Amino acid sequence: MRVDIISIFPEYFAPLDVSLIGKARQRGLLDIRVHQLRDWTHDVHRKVDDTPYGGGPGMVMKPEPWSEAIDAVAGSGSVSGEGPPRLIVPTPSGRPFTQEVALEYAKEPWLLFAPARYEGIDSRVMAEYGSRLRLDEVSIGDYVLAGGEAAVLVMVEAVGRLLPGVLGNAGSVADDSFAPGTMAGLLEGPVYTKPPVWRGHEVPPILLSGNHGAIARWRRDEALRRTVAKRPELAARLDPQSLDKHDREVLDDASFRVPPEDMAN
Ligand code: JEK
Repeated sequence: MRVDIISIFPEYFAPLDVSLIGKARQRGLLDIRVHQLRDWTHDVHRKVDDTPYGGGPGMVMKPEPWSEAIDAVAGSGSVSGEGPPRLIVPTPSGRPFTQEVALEYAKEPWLLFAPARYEGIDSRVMAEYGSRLRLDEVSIGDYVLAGGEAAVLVMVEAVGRLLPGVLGNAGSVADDSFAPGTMAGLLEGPVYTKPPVWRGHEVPPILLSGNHGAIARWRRDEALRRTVAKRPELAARLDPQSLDKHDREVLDDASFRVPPEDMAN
């Protein structure tokens, strides 16, 4: 997969040189290219921002550097004759970035990220590229960042680990809490390694039993309990067809009830 990133802070993406993503790049599985937005300005000050029309606080990113940068990068030769990249613009008002979206992006041959700063990019850029490329405005969560760069790091890591050959253990992707599959919609249970007793805390004996059926059942019980305790809204969305008799007993024991309709709405 090819990934281009256009930003006024290329240094922000140094973490993509290390660990899982860094290794995937070294192995040629990921081709990440970071570009300085200011390279597409033409004034001595390399100005990328201006005051907002209509007034208000902060500054807005000018459309011209973005359009020149996106045109140059998106037109810089596709991946093995494929089409143009998918354009992804992080914004607090975007479509939620979820594991489903990560799986969708992982199928693309080419992604182009456009992380902004200040109060965001002049909206005419989105109007223009929304009709020229496949454009996604996405948010990584309901909190306010100072810019889109951290969101791009999050998305590249979430997408990168899904690419074929990037994770060592092929099973780990299918088991992800939010991924479609056997553990769909459940939080992960607790994990343990050696030593068997640490500061008086024991590893649950079932995990040392060698009884793989009983271990799988125990892990599912723990996942169900944890999901009810920490994320009841996820538990409420569990497919009833995916719950066996034992699951229902565990949920009942965790005193899980489907939340009532909110009459206030
Ligand atoms: C991209 C600039 C900073 C800060 C205006 C927005 C309601 C008005 C822009 N999940 C996420 N949170 N934040 C971002 C994100 C933030 C960004 C940019 C992404 C570019 N900023 C900024 C404030 C405002 N307020 C909240 C009141 C706009 C993001 C993602 N993805």
